[in-house]
Amino acid sequence: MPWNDKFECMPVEELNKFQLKKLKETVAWVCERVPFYKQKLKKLGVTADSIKTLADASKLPFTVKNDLRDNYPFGLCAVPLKEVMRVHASSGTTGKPITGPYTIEDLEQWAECMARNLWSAGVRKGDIAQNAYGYGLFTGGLGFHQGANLLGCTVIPTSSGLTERQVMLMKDLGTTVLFSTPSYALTIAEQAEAMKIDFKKLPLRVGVFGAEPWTVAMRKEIEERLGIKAMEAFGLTELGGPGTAFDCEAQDGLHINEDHFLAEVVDPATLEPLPIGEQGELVLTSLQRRAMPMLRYRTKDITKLRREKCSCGRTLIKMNKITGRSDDMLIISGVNVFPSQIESLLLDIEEVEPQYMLIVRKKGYLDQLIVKVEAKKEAYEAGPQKRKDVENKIVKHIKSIMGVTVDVNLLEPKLLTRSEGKAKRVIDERPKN
Ligand code: DLL
Repeated sequence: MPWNDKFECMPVEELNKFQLKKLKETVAWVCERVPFYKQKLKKLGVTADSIKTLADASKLPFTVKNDLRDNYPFGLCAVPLKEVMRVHASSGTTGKPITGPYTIEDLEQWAECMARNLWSAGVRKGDIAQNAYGYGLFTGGLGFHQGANLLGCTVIPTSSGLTERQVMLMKDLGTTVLFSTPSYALTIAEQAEAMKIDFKKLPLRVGVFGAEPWTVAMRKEIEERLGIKAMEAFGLTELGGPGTAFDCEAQDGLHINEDHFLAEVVDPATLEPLPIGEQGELVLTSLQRRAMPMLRYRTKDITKLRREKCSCGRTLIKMNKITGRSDDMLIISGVNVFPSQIESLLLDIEEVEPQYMLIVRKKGYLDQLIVKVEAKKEAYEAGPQKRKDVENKIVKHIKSIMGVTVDVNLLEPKLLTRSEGKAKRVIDERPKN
């Protein structure tokens, strides 16, 4: 039984009716209160009344990250600041951060969405939840914290980092649930191995991971190394943080909290809406947020939607695991390459660790992709010939599946910097023009 079966298992027709009502309210709300949207809607000749069906959402303007930057800090805020109870922020690689303000109702809704996520992962009252997402402006820390509190868990707010202490606390306090990025979960696993602590003997049972792309192969690796069930959370600061979508016991796609978010997938080149089942860019409209509602926010995340009966009983639409962001996509000699594809192929190779880095360079006119990956200790210590063989095996495997030729550099174990939050997997050294 889900946390909120009324909304999580609502017949689709009823759910769509609810969404339509909330969509119209949101359009009216921003049209009245946010000059940015008022002007855009006026230009397009759209009002709340012109939204007659959910498909009419395609008449609404898109919102992109730069709109949030241009209106930094509170230009898109729909309520007076005295009604804003909290502000989170996310910094990009360049320029000003974007802000995420919340009213008290927004905070309550967020906790509800997170409670659904955690409940679905099997977290319950009485669990001891170690929260290794960063606390502070990042939405991961407090987002998970509030959701876990709503369920009645004991929360240990370790935040990210100080990995040795994480492992010690995990053991001493009897942590049963871990929240972190998937890459940090692996860092924790390695630390425990170094401290000769066997995870399988600890009460740790479940992890809820997200905030960065990770493959199914990586999920398996984490499940094996930590001896837990690895569940997922998806969300973004612009839409209020984690809690947008989550997976269920089927571990086959993420249910979107559709009473809070209207999801579309569009062709990233033409911006035309795509039919359900086709892969493209995820676009989200918030349906109940008050402080900073978003109309058709272009997430840049690549996925496809699936409306199907799920064994868990939820009727909420599913999205596939994110394969990457459209701005992460590398074009190597004309072939589109997502770092996640390389990750999953590397994890097919038994002699390597799930620790890698991709470097893109120009070699003359051609793009060169260098895959740096750590060897397992035994493979590395087996000598230069073995290392060469492993490198060749990886080159061949990637070539045969993806059709690209990469250069592989097998590294000594523990050479790459470990992630404490979102892992940085790609360094693009090509000149920017
Ligand atoms: O990462 C919110 C979050 C915190 C989600 C904790 C899950 C757990 P931002 O820092 O604004 O917010 O980054 C949002 O991260 O557009 C995706 O590209 C990526 N992302 C988030 N969750 C996943 C996931 C938080 N489960 C951006 N799989 C999003 C793949 C994810 N990518």
